[in-house]
Amino acid sequence: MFSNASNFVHGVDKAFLIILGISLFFLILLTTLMIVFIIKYNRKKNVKAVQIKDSGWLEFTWTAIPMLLVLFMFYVGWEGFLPMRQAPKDAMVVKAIGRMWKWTFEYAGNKQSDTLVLPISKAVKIDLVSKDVIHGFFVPAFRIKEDVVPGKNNYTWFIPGEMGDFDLLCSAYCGVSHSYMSAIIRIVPEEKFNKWLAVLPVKQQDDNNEGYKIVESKGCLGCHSVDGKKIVGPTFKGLYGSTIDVTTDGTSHKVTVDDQYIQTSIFDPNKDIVDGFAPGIMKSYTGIIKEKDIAKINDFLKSLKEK
Ligand code: HEC
Ligand SMILES: [Cu+2]
Repeated sequence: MFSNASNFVHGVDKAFLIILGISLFFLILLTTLMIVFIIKYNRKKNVKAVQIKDSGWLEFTWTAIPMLLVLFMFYVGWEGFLPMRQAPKDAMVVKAIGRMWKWTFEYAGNKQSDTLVLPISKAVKIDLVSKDVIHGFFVPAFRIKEDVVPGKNNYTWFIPGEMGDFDLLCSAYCGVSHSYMSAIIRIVPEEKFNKWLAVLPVKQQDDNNEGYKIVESKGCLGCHSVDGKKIVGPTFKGLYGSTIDVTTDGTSHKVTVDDQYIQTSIFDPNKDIVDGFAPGIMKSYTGIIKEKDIAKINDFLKSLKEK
């Protein structure tokens, strides 16, 4: 409670504690009253029922007090929320790109990192971009949770106030590997940050590669990784030119991945099923991917060959 991890911790924790306190107060009050009334107005003690007339002042009071209380709760929440939407103009800007199921951070000059490294005590504005579905930029320690919506330019901002590693999670269920969609936010002294940024390589993944653009925009990367990880389908890394075991019409045999095999895999994915994977998961892309684009995809896959 009330850590200094970000400038929003205080406002959010204050609203939380006040609402929790009010709720606890009423939980205890109402439970006690219920028990008292059960005993006091027990049928055995009050054999003959008494008619109670309505009471104007009582009704007014039990309307007015809760109304003032909820307005107060709204005010405290609003007070904590408003600064979250008022990013300072001079804040450093970093783009956070969410895609199934990975976060990538882009700094000025096209530099890219998988860890969000930031200097302490400096305001940072995070532009939130989604490449596919709705994700959620959720940093519990900073009390920040903001939707990352495709086609919408959302943002969040904060001033980190404590050195160390903090967890970034995805708070919107975004598919099979949603729970693996996490990253580290590392807060370091400013000199250390500047040194780190200076040697950070420029974007590794070539977005100008046409094949990459196609597999990304058609959603292939949701099931096929480019870094060797097995997700829903086999990884694309080192795939081209490798020899793999597949099952065709119930018989197991080996194939060497070439242009033809890739084309068949895209247009008729259930013909050759890669061992270790289930049929029917990948749908056919006939009509969605043009035949002339297959060559570009092949070029991209060739660039992922094991060196
Ligand atoms: C819903 C998940 C999913 C999507 C989306 C998907 N695939 Fe697949 N893909 C699979 C699975 C599972 C397999 C393995 C089973 C099989 O061979 O059909 C596979 C197999 C393949 C193979 C053969 C891989 C190997 O190791 O032999 C290629 C090539 C391929 N996919 C390319 C693509 C391309 C290109 C796209 C986008 C146009 C795509 N996939 C989209 C799930 C998917
Ligand atoms: Cu997500």
